[in-house]
Amino acid sequence: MRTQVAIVGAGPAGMVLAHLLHAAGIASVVVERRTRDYVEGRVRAGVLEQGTVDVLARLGLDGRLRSEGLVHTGANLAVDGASFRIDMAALTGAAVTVYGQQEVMRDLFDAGEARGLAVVYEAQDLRLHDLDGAAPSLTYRTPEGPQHLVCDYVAGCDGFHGTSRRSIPADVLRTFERIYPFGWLGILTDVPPAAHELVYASHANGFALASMRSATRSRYYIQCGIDERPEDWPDTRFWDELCLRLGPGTAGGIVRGPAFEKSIAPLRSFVGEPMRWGRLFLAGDAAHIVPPTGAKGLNLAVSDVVMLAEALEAFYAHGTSSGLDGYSARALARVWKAERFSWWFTRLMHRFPEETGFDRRMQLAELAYLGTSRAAQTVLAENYVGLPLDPPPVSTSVAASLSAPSANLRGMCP
Ligand code: RFL
Ligand code: PHB
Repeated sequence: MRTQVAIVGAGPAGMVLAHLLHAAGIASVVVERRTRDYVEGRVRAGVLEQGTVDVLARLGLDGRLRSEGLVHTGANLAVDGASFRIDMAALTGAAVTVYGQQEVMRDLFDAGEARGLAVVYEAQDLRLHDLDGAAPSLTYRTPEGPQHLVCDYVAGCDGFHGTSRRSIPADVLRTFERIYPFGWLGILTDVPPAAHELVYASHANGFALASMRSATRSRYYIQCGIDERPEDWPDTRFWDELCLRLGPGTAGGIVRGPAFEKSIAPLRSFVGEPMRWGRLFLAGDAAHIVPPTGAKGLNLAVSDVVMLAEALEAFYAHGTSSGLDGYSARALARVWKAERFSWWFTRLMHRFPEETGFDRRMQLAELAYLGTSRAAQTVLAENYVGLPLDPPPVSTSVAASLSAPSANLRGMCP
């Protein structure tokens, strides 16, 4: 079998890329290890940046998103029980949309079937070949037998534990990593959310987050020990601790119900550089991981593949490879900013085992500053709603202001 772009992994990165390439008239085959039900069933992200919503709209995938997604113009921070609101829309002119990754995947798969996208499920023993040659290929096994797929380019969208990143030679790939000494215990429950908007809580006992999936489904998280297990947290213990950390204002709105999903996710920051080797291009979690505090993972996967699709389109339409050559640097520039934000927000909101009284005072002082400073809130808000794909360099405006000095500066000149 032959195609133009072989895509490894049918998560958000792989499926959005397949749709983008289809819209550009570029052929692709998506090769996924699991079944569609398994990929769609994974309970993960909940918050979409405006840019992600715009991409899904451009692809005609926003029907349910528009009717069922919850547009949030702000979010709340609670500090030892007392909360304040950050008005993202007033500060940035943008908002986020709460719409679960499970719904995004369902929309991507349904439209993929309707549009005839080629997706191979249950592909086992995937191997990548000749990535640094002119005709790379994939081999794998399906229930029908061994398969061989030859292509021009390979998009490695197979998540953190996938094969693609590991195919880059060790003397080429540089990795940067931070593992956090705690996890997030998350539950899903069919009760109305505690509040209209998300509440991120920093409490002496640890972090908590009140989120949601719909008007009747809530998603809650609490920081837990890295060695703890979901069984250590029967529902009553979880609800009591969640209410304590969120504080009386939010806890008053909590409706308790049975948790039908309860799992613990470790927290990690990770970047692999470069995101291209030969004819292999990494995108999404295959190249980088962020702790979920900033809600950036799925959004980064989408911005990566937008850049990759643009580069592939320029190559197939005009024969120019500068976009492909610049893909890694362009994507990493945005990735590192999201890494910084997610790391900063994680450090600010969680209790660390090794922290001192001084460290906690620093967190509380920064949170108090955030509660009262428009400048500090703007920094948080513009990162949370999503940075632009290619921000103009600040030096442009500095240079502009230097070449046209303000009245005050002119007045000071001799
Ligand atoms: P995925 O989703 O991991 O998909 C990779 C796919 O590749 C397949 N695969 C293979 N296929 C073939 N052959 C192989 N050898 C393969 N190896 C792997 C896998 O089966 C899988 O289907 O990566 P992708 O597409 O890059 O998407 C990344 C996002 O899923 C991830 O970043 C987000 O879920 C992270 N995340 C959040 N992101 C947000 O933007 N907003 C949020 O609010 C948010 N909350 C979260 C999160 C992640 C969480 N967990 C559990 C990690 C909350 C949590 C708790
Ligand atoms: C979620 O609803 O799953 C969610 C929301 C915000 C985050 C992380 C996860 O920062």
